[in-house]
Amino acid sequence: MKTKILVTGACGQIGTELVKALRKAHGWKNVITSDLYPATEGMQQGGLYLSLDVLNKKKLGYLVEQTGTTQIYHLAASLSAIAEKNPVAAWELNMRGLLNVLEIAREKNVAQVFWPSSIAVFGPDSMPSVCFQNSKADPLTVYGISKMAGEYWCRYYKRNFGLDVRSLRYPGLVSHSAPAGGGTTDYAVDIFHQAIAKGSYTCFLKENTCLPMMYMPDAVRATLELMAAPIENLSVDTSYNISAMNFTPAELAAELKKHMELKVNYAPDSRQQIADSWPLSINDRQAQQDWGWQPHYDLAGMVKDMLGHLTFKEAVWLK
Ligand code: NAD
Ligand code: AKB
Repeated sequence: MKTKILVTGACGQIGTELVKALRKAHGWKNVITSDLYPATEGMQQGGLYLSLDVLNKKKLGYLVEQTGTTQIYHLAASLSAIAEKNPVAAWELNMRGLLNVLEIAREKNVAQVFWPSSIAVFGPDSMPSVCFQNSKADPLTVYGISKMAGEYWCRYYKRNFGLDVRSLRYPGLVSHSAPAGGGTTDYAVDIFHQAIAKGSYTCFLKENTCLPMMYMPDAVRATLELMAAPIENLSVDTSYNISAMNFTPAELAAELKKHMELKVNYAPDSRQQIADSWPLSINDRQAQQDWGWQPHYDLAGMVKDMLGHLTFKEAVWLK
C-alpha cells in the first residue's frame, strides 16, 4: 500500500521540522500538511496544504477519504502554559481533537497514527528525580491530564480496534525553524533569539530549574524510527519515554556564554509552578531496547548547532 500522510497542526514547532523529514522520506506528494490557517500559495510551495480544524470531524473524515490517507501525524494541541490560561478549551482541543483522529482512523481504515505525549504526564508523586517508563503518572496541569488520558485512549483504540497508534513522551524541544508554541520549556528556544538580537534575556523560570530537554533533529528522528519499527518489537502501548539531556536555564546560559556575550536575568512567572511539577530526568531504557533509540545531541552539541543555524539566518557575528 502506498503511504499517504496527513499531518495536523503542521505549522507548529514540531510540524515545521517533521514535515521536512517526512517529505524527504516519503516524497513531497505523499505528505499533506494541515493547520488552522487558511491555505495560501506560499503554503503550497513544498507540497499540498489544507486548512483543517481538528475539531471538525466531518471535514477531517472527508479529507482522509479524499486524499487516501494511510498515516496521520496528529500534532494539533494546546501546550502547557497556554492550556493553563484556558483549561476547558485546552481539554476540548487536546481530547476532542485526538478522539476525532482516532475515530476517523478507525472508520476509514487508516493504517498508522502518531500522537505525541509529553513528560507532563509525570508529577510530584511520579518519582523524586528520574521518571521510568512505568513510573506513576501524576499530572498537575490540564495539559498533563490531557496527555495522560490521551495515552490511555491510544491504548484503548489499539487493544479494542487493532489501530496501530504510536506515541512518544517528548521532553521540552529546542529548535530554530519555528517559535515554540506556548509551553513551559519555551525559554530554551527564546533565549537563543534574544541572545542573538539583544545580548540579554529575562528567563521566566528560576536559574536552577532542571528539566528534560531534546534537540529537534533527535525528536524528529525518534518519531521516524518509532513509526518504522516492527510492531512486534513494541512492548509499550501507551507512550514511550525518550531522553537526551537535562539542563537548567543557568547551564544553558553558561553554554551560550562560551560563544557570545550574554546577560541573563531571572523573573519566574506562573510557568515556574508547572516546571516544578515536572521530572528532572527521564529513563528511556525501554525505547532503547525495543527500537534502538539513542540521542545524538548533548547540550554543547545542540547549542553549537542552534547558533550555527540562527546566526547564518540572522548574519550575526560570533566571538
Ligand atoms: P505548537 O503549538 O507549536 O503547534 C501546534 C499547532 O497546532 C499550531 O500550528 C496551531 O495552529 C495548530 N492548532 C491549534 N489548534 C488547532 C485546531 N483546532 N486544528 C488544527 N490545528 C490546530 O506545538 P508543537 O510544539 O508543534 O507540539 C505538537 C505536539 O507535540 C503537541 O501535541 C504537543 O503537546 C506535543 N509536544 C510538544 C513538545 C515541545 O516541546 N514542542 C513537547 C512535548 C510534546
Ligand atoms: C511544554 O512545555 O508544554 C512542552 C512539553 C514539555 O510538553 N514543551
